[in-house]
Amino acid sequence: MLHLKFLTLVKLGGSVITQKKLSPPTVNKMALNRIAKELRIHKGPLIVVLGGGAHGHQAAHAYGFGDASTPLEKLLAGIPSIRHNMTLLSLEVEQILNANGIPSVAIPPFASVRMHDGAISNFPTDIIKGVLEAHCAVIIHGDVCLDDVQGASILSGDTISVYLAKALDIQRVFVGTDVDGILEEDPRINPNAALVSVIDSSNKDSILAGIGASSATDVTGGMALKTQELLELANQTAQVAIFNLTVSGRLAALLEGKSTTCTRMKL
Ligand code: IP8
Repeated sequence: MLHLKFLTLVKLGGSVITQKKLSPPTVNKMALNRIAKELRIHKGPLIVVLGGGAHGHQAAHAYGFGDASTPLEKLLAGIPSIRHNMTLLSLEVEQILNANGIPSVAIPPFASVRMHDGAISNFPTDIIKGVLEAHCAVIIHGDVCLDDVQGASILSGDTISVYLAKALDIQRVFVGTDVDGILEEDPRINPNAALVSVIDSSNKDSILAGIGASSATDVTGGMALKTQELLELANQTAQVAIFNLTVSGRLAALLEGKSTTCTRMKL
């Protein structure tokens, strides 16, 4: 039987695990090897969710995902290259985790998730539970999925994280990005913007208003949407933290239950 109490989900931001500006997409193996060593600290069941990074966002952008005026045929034409790139990314991560002593299996959302107008309409989780029960970590990733309204739509890693956290009642959700957490202002406008260490009901609205949309090639809505989705989780029992995955030791500290620089969400 799976002991859900110890189930932990870690999202690996695409800008950390891929070279977001390089084309063709390239995995950041150095970062991934270091992250794998930090993940090894966690001894219980583990779900690792990959963001799209260069592998997902370049192709999704090229085929007009995220732009409501893109014709259905163009979206459909993008399916093979997004799928192919995300599969390459997930296999490289799978190889690195296994090589670092974390038995892991990559599961592609495309094969089982259905979307309805950009939202999940069906996401079976039996296979995920089964893999965890087989004592393997699950690697799952942002993906393109079939959509009965739009033909195809992008399922982001953050949406997957929130969905699985609710469906599997996951108690610890740690979201790794390339910034220290949620900042009071857009850091591209104010490089000295202060870190918000806790978001709760008293500052939630003003924080959300201060977060600008991501300027990078990101078809899934940038930081504001990601934060909003994660806040939905925080009024359940889950521990939710957004942290800087580019700084070594912070993931390890969160996994060990130690304090570290990050934004925690408590509603
Ligand atoms: O980077 C996006 O996932 P995210 C996945 O978590 C694709 O938003 C395929 C662009």
